[in-house]
Amino acid sequence: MRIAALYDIHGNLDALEAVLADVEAAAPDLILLGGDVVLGPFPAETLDRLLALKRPVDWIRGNTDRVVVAPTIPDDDPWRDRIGWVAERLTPERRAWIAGWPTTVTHEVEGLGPTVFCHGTPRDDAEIITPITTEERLREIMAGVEEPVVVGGHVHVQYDRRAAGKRIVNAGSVGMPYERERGACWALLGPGVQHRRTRYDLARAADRIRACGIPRAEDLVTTLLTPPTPEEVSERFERMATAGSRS
Ligand SMILES: [Mn+2]
Repeated sequence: MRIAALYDIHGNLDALEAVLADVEAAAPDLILLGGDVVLGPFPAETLDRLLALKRPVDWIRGNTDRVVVAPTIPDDDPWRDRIGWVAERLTPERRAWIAGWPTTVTHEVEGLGPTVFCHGTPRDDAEIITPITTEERLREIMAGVEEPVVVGGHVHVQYDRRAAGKRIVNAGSVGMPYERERGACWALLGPGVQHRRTRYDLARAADRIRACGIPRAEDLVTTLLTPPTPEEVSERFERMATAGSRS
């Protein structure tokens, strides 16, 4: 089958709407939502839009989806105010549903073969793989993974690596990419790996984020309009990962 992989939407409804138009043109067999769907400016509206999709959809739970629906928010979470704001916008039914999303799914992808989809890594939704993760660390992460192809997100940087005996693909982020070129990033899988970037009206998206009420909206807008480079992010994430933290 051919799969459109949409990761890290982060409640950015304008980005999602634009991507879904491109996805429809690509006519995949399945839309795979790779986690970190709701933590952002339009959580309820994002779910409404995704639940209205006519194509088959798979949902994977990301680390921030998990945190938003957890019974309590850790005091030291730097996103505590935003997590609480998002949680208030989800019904109890939706919170229970999100809590039950799987952390991995496997599909046979045309031209790629058995492909496991995860958020961070197959064993941990917050574990980090970047374009510069070492072969040694990748071998440990991939030990026990049977599928030859691994697709993830979480770091908001698109890449397509061959390492540790695997093809390791990051779909990038729909809602908050850390890339040089602006747009909404996703991936079309089958027969190969196509990284895609969909243009949309960022100024309009920024205005709507400022008006939606999410705490510290201006910080989000700044990151959306002037993101760090993929190199900066990769180096920062690798320092965190090798220091023992997986978030
Ligand atoms: Mn994440």
